Amino acid sequence: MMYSLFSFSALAAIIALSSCESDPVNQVTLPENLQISALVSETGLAEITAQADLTNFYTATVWTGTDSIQFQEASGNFSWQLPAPGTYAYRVRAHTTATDFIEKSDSLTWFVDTSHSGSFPSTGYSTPTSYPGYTLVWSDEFSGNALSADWVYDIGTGNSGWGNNELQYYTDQNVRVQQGVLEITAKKEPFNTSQYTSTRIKTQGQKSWKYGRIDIRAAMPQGQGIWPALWMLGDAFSSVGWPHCGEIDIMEMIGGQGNNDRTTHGTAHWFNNGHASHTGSKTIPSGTLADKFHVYSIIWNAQSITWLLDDQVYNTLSIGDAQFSAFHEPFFFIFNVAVGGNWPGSPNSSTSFPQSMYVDYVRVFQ
Ligand SMILES: [Ca+2]
Repeated sequence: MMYSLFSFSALAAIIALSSCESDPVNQVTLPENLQISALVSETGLAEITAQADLTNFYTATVWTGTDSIQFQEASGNFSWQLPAPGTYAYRVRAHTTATDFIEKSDSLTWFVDTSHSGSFPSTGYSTPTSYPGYTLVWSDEFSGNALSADWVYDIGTGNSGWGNNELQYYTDQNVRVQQGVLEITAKKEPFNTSQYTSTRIKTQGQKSWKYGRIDIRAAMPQGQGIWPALWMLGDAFSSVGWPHCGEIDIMEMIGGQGNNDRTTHGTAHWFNNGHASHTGSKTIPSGTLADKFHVYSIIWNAQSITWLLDDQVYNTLSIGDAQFSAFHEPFFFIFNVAVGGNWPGSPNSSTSFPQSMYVDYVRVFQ
């Protein structure tokens, strides 16, 4: 809306005129030239800026559905943490007095990126939801906004850093499910006696499988001392312990420069008069395993375990011999991002935090 703007002389004339009236006329001087703008950060902090001439103070109103919240500031700068992503109508008034103002309205939007082009890769290899001769018996596509009841947590520092002198404290906080992916984030932050936090989830006691094709589409974190893993332990872990229970590491990466950030390791551990293991590794030609999604797979049957990266076989272990009895029992999943430990060594000044592993899906076909 527009108000007449009085020049000084016109105003003086009116004042002079009004002085002749018997009823005093309140002369209103209104602000001029109101400009408003708004910015919303990725985290939903809204900052509204208003500027006008001849203004004593500003008020702003932001509508949240049928409710609204009001602010008053002398400066014309308002900030407010939005309660949720979405578009909000707002109005700013520039005042000379509480009842004398000009106003403008607009809307602001807290935009959540759903294009997979934000903090995790938008591209990469993918695999089908069916294979000839197989049935999809279980999957987690991470399409909701929380972990399903199929997953439970390992919390704390474990025994001797989960047997590897790992440095992180596992919490149930360094994990989220959004935009179709599971995200596990290693952070550099003191917690109890640890200098790092992360999350380790598992299907132990919830879901386990014997044999099958398993596909896990994931994008890795990177850097010295970062140790993401997508792996399995035999259900017998709780009764016979490790390595008697058997372990199948579908993907492990020991982060760091050179080939480390672009190499996946596929390993089996078992008991054969002590700890026995077999590892194969695959290095992509360039870049890192953080640049794109890749699909880390095993094909596991009564005869063998075969490891694949993006459908390319790079490792096979025959498991027909009696020493491999553990691999003919059900296994559960463990997904985690460790920090430090015997294999990768500690992070150093080249390691940036936080570091996240993203899992788009895990599928079990039998
Ligand atoms: Ca997904």
